[in-house]
Amino acid sequence: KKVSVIGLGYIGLPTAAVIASRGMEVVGVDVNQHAVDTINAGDIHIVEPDLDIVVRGVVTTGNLRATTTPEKADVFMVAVPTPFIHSDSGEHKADLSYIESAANAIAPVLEKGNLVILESTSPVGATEQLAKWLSAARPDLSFPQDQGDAADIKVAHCPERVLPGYVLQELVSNDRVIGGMSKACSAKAVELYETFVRGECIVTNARTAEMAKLTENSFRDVNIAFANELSVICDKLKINVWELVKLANRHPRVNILNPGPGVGGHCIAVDPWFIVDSCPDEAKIIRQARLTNDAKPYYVIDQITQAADQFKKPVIACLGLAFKADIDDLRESPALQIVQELASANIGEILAVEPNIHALPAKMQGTNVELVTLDTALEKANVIVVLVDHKQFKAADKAQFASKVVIDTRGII
Ligand code: SAJ
Repeated sequence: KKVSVIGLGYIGLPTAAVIASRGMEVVGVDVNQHAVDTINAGDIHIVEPDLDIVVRGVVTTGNLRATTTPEKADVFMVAVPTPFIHSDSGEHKADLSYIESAANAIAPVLEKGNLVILESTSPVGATEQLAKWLSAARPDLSFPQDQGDAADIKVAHCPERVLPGYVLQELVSNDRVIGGMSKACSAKAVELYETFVRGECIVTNARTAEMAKLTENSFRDVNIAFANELSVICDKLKINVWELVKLANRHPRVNILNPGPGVGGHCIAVDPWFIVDSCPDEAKIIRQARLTNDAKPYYVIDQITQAADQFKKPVIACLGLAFKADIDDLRESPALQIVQELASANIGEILAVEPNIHALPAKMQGTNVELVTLDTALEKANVIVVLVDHKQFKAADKAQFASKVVIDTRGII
């Protein structure tokens, strides 16, 4: 079997590498020439523990190669981004243009008997839309929306559910939801996933699979919003929210998540909007959770500003820039957002500590933010803000914080 993975990013590349490591022939397709060249040289262009070792191995054996032009295969797995577009009226619409481009790229090489899988997290109906784009480009082939089980091309949605930082383990161990556009589509997709997934492959239809993925991330967003709301309430009532959560979680049926400086990453802060966009009048809690979590960085900025006001020469140390602990990923990071806003507000000297990067992102160079070590930050700053619970910060001697004004958004002090 030959598998083609379209999109070699945070999901596509590990998926391609894992399938290739099972001995299958895998061709990865990406529009980014740099990514293609890097992979073909046995290297990786993204950060994920151990992924470099796996990719080097399968490129060396010839099981994985990358290209910018799609070629014939038995299975096509689409793992391209599905961001949202902000409309002027404040709505968030899913941007399916990457899926449309992928459909147009693979359509010319599709053959009877092929399976097309959409892995990208998508709003309900996107898989049907993908099949429509394919069908429009290839009127000579039949698709499940018209021919059901008898269709020439099988189409399914199998959303990825891996946690950044644990992708290689979770790709194999997580259960998979397999949503075929017909029973035959699901069966064919299960056959593929069973070659590399140790978890269970659970069959449903495409729409339910789409909604399942959005529901998982919305569940988490709503529960983090609950924790973030509690943290603001506790500040007002002069209660330590961390102690409160610990106590409440002693109840056998209560499990509150951790408050933080906001919700980052490319999934939890995005996917709930797809549900809101589909059902704006019904998705009330889901919308409010997004708004609550998006407001949290501004609350933290207010706290920092008030703390800085106590000093003639405020020196503010911000611990962490990544979107969560022990990764180097700064995309959609509330910590980064907070530091950027502080820089433009010009409220003092800002020291950023991020042990997982070597240089500040380009847009922060030339600002009043300086990247320093934890020791330098603790020595120089009068205000310390914990934005990420990196292991280096948790391990620090807490006595060093004693003489400072500390704003601890992660509860590690
Ligand atoms: N966060 C909190 N408090 C918590 C937990 C998380 O503030 O108690 C924050 C984190 O700091 C971070 C954000 O939420 O900024 C998201 O982090 P995360 O670790 O919860 O999730 P992601 O975005 O790294 O990955 C999620 C996962 N989804 C679920 O756990 C339901 C992952 O399994 C998905 O595959 C991934 O989204 C995705 O690709 O959709």
